Amino acid sequence: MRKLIVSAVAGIQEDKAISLVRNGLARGIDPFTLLEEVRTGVEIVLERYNRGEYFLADVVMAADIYKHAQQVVLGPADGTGDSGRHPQIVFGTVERDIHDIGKNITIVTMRHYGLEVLDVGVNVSPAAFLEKLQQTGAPILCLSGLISDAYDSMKKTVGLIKKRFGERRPTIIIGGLVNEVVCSYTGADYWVKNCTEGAELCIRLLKEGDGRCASESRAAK
Ligand code: B12
Repeated sequence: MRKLIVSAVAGIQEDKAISLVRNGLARGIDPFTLLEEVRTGVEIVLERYNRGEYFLADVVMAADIYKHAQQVVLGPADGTGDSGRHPQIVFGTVERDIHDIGKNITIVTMRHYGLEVLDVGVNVSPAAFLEKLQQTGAPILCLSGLISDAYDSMKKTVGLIKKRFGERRPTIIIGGLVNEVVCSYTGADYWVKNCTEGAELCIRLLKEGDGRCASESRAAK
């Protein structure tokens, strides 16, 4: 059943994938396990795109299948995620960048691990991130970015947060198309390679204290 979900998503067969997910739910398979199968399918689509076997439209369609499966498994999305509770994490894609497939997958993963995440969307300005952090008091800020322009936006956001919060600032984690060099350029605390690593890092930081850590840049591992 699970391999069937992966191959239906990899083959961009939305109806088949969704009906397999529904079937899995009816059989009592853990909802997150089903979503992870869909995610594996999305990753295969991305690999095929990178090898020139698929078009960009296929990647976008695979992401839609993930979104659809997410709705089937978790119920309708709660808009911005602003449920009035106190989020532990403020999460958005930085200014000038509209890529959100990875952000959305990571947020689903984090929520599965029990983390409270406020999704602030895409193309989010440094001032908007600051405002959300001031409103919520969240101890962790997660920034996603996939284009070169995003690195300057991340740097500006990190600079503003450091300036306004000083020593009591939230921990800043970046992800997307990033690496050690980008992390040190932006001044973020951590960079991660994937959603699971990101969720595990947040859990560790929150366990260690208030989510705040030393300000030097470093990879999660
Ligand atoms: C899909 C896609 C699009 C879609 C985006 C749809 C959407 N809703 O997101 C569309 C077609 C809209 C698009 C537009 C553009 N794109 Co585009 N796009 C891609 C593509 C093919 C896949 C990205 C993706 O979704 N990957 C799948 C997800 C699951 O992976 P991910 O984002 O890395 O996320 C994972 C982890 O990184 C992690 N994660 C992500 N963020 C974060 C953050 C934190 C804090 C944590 C913990 C974890 C985490 O979680 C995920 C799961 O593990 C990439 C190429 C590629 N092969 O990656 C190009 C790519 C990113 N795009 C690119 C470009 C240039 C553009 C455009 C500028 C094109 C244009 N000329 O218009 C525009 C950008 C517009 C803008 N202002 O943002 C370039 C960027 C190059 C660069 N260095 O600048 C790339 C690399 C393609 C290329 N090789 O040229 N794009």
